Amino acid sequence: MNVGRSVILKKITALFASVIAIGAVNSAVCDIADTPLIPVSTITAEAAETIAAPTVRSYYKTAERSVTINWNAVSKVDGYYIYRYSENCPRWIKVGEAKGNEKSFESINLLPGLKYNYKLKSYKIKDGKKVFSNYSQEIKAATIPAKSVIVSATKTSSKITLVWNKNSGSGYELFWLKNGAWSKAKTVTDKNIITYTISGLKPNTKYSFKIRTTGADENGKKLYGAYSDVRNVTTSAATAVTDNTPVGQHGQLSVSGANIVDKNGEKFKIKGMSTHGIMWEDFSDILTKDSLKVLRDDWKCNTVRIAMYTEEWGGYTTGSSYATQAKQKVYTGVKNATELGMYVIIDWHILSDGNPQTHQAEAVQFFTEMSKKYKDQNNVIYEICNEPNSNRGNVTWSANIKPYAIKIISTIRKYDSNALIICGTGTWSQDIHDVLNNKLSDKNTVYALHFYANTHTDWLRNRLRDCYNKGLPILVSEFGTCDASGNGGFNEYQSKEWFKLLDSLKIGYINWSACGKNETASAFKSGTNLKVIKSGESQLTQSGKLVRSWFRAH
Ligand code: IDC
Repeated sequence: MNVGRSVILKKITALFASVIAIGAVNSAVCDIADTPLIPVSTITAEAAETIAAPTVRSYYKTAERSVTINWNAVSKVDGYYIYRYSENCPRWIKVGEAKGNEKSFESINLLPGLKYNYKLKSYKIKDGKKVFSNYSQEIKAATIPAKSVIVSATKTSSKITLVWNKNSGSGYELFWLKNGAWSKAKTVTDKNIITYTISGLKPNTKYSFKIRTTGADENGKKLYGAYSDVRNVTTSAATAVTDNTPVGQHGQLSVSGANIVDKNGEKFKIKGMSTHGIMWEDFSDILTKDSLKVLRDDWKCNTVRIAMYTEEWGGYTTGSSYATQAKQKVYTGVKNATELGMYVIIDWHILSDGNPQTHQAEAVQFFTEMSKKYKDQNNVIYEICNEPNSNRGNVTWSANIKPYAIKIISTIRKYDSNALIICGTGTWSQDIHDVLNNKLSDKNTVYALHFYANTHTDWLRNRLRDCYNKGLPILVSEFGTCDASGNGGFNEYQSKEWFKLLDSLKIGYINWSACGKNETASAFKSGTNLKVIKSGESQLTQSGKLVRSWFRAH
């Protein structure tokens, strides 16, 4: 008997040693056990069947660091041994005892958010020895997860990234205050994921968050840790996106006194290139985005003018298919210019028709469509009659041009209340002085003066200076560096005289023309692929070089 006992004791000691050894190796998980670690295998189950096993009740009480189990008492037993198997110490160990009349056991010193299973045996003392029942069934319990902590919150004007502490459990639930009530913003089902970014937020706005850890026992019963403290985060102020394009910087243009001004009321000088007639040859090709970008970035143009002839061959009024085609080209040009942040002039390019009233009905219909389409854009400018002239019968400001302008401007203003409008003047847009005492009432209309440097010299510059000084808002919506015919007589000196005067008055100017037609006014050498013009001078005529270099420098 004594011998036997000492053998058993030795066995127990050896087993203890191995348990302790395991505990040492695995101390992070198994050291937390409460009452002495008694390996289950050392407990004799002698005559187990003679004693009824207790029945564990499915209800258990749980807290962050304890689980209380309950059972139905077995009559006339002397006590119970309680065993535990846990997520972080995965083997059955005895964790406590209860007396025969007890029906519950509180397992303490647990860790939050872990699964703990229990079972127990009852025993009777017979002849000074404990005789055990079989094991009860298991109860699968879990502790409540720990309270969450929001560790950090970083923000931009539209996003907030939260980081929280990692807890034991099954995952996390993030809540935010929306319209005064807490609602779930995110369920995270992996306990290792401890960050979440909420995007699409408003700038400079306060948001409130709290988070809790979720847990579960092996039956899937959900447990929730305490909410973190509420974290308030205010998104950053909206960062202004810097739009360095001409339109981005200057916005809606308008007229102030004798000048065109930008959205800030600063005098604004329009600098641009005009297409040649868009219905001819490849002249509309310059309206590709690639080429307009070169005009914007390499030439420093802020504006492109789309010249749509009205009566010349293939012009807008010469057949409905021409009109349809011309409009398509206008749409493309406006779209590309808009995407590049450039101003764009839609030019009703009368010339041989002389009197703008000749095609007034078509003009009304055309500008109705254009102003309806572009009413919400701040970069579209309407030029309502390129060059009225008396080619085909006397045309005057008061009798013809002004009445036409009143009609067309009221047409545009039905839809577009503030677009800049350019109105041509008599004698191929030279007679701006006729307007002086007989202006249009529209406050955002400027008057066109056109010059061709080798034809129009001091006398027209003097007229311009005089009208400007009298407060007339003027735009040179077309000029050439040569003869008025467009061919011959390239004149750098007179061109520069004009440029200097216009720059001194902050009056804008637009060059005729961005094409490769074999004529002096053309900026590109014939044969140039207008769809993809190159930066630099290699493709330029003498006129193109002069205009580009002046635009770049002024
Ligand atoms: C010219 C073109 C030329 C074309 C002619 C007639 O350069 O190729 O054959 O028109 O359609 C203007 C007009 C403008 C003229 C230009 C040069 O607005 O259409 O273009 N010019 O003559 N006014 C003064 C000169």
